Amino acid sequence: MVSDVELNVVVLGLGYIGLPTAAVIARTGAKVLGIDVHQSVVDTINSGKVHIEEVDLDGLVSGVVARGSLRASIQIEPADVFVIAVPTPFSDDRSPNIGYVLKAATSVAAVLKTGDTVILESTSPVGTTEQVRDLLAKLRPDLRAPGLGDGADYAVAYCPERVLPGRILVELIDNDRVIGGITPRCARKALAFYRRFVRGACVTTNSRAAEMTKLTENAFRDVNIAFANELSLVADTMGVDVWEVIRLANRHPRVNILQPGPGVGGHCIAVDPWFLVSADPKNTPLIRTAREVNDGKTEHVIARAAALIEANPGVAVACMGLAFKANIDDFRESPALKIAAALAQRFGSRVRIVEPYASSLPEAFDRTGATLIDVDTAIERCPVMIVLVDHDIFRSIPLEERDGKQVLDTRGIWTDQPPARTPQPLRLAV
Ligand code: SAJ
Repeated sequence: MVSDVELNVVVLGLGYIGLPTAAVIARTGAKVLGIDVHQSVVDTINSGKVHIEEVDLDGLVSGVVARGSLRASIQIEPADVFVIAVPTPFSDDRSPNIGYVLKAATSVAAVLKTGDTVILESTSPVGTTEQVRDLLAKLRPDLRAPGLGDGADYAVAYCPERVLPGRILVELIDNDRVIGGITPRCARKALAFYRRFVRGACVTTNSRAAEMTKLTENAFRDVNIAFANELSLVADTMGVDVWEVIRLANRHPRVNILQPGPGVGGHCIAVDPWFLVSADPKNTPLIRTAREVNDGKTEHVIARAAALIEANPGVAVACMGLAFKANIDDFRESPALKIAAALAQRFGSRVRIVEPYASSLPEAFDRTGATLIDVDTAIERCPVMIVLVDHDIFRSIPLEERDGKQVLDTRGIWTDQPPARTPQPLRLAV
């Protein structure tokens, strides 16, 4: 990892990826300017604070801001390297929307100069980096764009982020990176940049292969989770414990089944596979079906939970967790939140939410009558418990504190739960 005080870097988009990336680059000694469209985000960062929760991010940001290596603005400035890390949501028809990427590229065009490197990190449909290059070429005809003729005055590359929320600062440095250049020369320029702060291997390719690699990684995980979710339904039908079956099957040297759950959440795995499906609907029945299986699991859990609540009239029900996965405060596209909100709509004030990572209930619970309670209150007052997130704090509740509860455990964290007494069945396998 090289340090160079001279390098000026602009990071566009200061979200879950952009801010940690900006802070890690700033730590190498580069001068980093983070750009965000929200003045409140800019003000928070300039005061040395963070607007998102991520392990160790607050200390890192306050340090690099205090040293003057990182500052934020809504206004772009010239730099040597531009990193675009803005969202790429999908539209209602599930086709990807690269509007934010093109907007960011438009602002880069205004300050672009000879020798600069423009890197796209946002998860993007195949061909987006070429579209960025085309846009820059159109807006800056005074500069030679890469891959469109002889020579080039600047470089354009794609390098997807691969970090796992909760481990972002570690994985930003340790994970291998795939760097796809518009031309091999572009890839080498981007490679020199990532070598400054990445300890993992940096592998170069072309931009289209790098774009498809990112989508492939998340689709792979989605398909594998769908397999586990489908198994959980079959096991339920068969009256078999799916967690035990998976544990046993995984003893085979070439079998490694993931964990079933209440569905797939977050802003990546539940979204990115659609980028492949919308690019080639005819050839993606498996990827599409996996998405449908995972979304269907959420509906299945809502139905099972509602049946359990109806079988226990009048009693308080604890929905354990709202986050899209364990030990984080991110509720985006969360199946847990969707399930808890659907139950709150239906069962009102009987529904209590336990979410140690929330200080108040999200909007979805407005006017439902549902309330936020802590773990101890749930154990004391809720005879029915629906486990939606495998937070460590839930996992650590010992059997004697759960004894006699009616439990629907969608995460398999309480597999030691004894069969409930009334009514039957007391513990559901899903
Ligand atoms: N999940 C299961 N069962 C499992 C594993 C996960 O139900 O066995 C669920 C989780 O509960 C969650 C969802 O899947 O709701 C997604 O969680 P995750 O931990 O699989 O992934 P993310 O969304 O936090 O991050 C993913 C990662 N991609 C891969 O592992 C291939 C990460 O490396 C990417 O950087 C990130 O997407 C991204 O930004 O694309």
